Amino acid sequence: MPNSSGGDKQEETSPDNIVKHPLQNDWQLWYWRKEDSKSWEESLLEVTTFSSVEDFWALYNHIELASKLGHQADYSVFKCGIKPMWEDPRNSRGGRWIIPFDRNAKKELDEMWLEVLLCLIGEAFGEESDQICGGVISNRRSGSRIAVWTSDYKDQDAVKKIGQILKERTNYMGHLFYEKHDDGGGRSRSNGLYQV
Ligand code: MGP
Repeated sequence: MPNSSGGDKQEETSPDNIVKHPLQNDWQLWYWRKEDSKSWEESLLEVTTFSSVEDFWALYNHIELASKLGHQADYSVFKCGIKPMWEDPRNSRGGRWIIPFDRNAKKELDEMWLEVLLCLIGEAFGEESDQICGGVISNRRSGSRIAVWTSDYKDQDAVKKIGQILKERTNYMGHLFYEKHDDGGGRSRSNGLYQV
């Protein structure tokens, strides 16, 4: 029905009338930055939730690129309801595939993080997508890394399938290593539980 301030056309093109394309899961963006006065957990902030393709792109285009986050900061994108920490029940028996980056590889880092995000929200891991918890990009002085967290490190077939898909989708040329969270959160990185 036309309204007095502009009629049908304005109503049809109003952003509220655009149909959004829902994602299979709702996702949360988290931000962590090292703060000496706070514990690791206190420094972890939940930023926002998104549940459609359009809202993902609005968010991605609004926030700083991962390579510009500074040396001691992370972005995490996890399924709603799963905190990006080892202690969460969906993570506590899980682990992570790790893609390491040289500290100067900023362009590659940003490109690969976007590809990993698209794999996550696009459910690119097929039948194994249920085991996906989320992804983390971490900037450190020694270099950056992208990690994909899964829920059950003992399910070797599923974990390896996820690793293979991740490797293919990111065109990563080296080996990827998977470590379980209770291996000390990263210190066994060069010698993971599985590799693809
Ligand atoms: P990190 O951020 O995973 O790796 O963990 P980083 O900074 O590359 O260091 P390294 O230890 O892998 O070489 C760094 C530290 O942050 C851990 O030792 C913990 O103290 C803390 N931390 C990181 N995560 C992901 C968690 C978590 O899930 N839970 C808790 N409680 N502390 C964590």
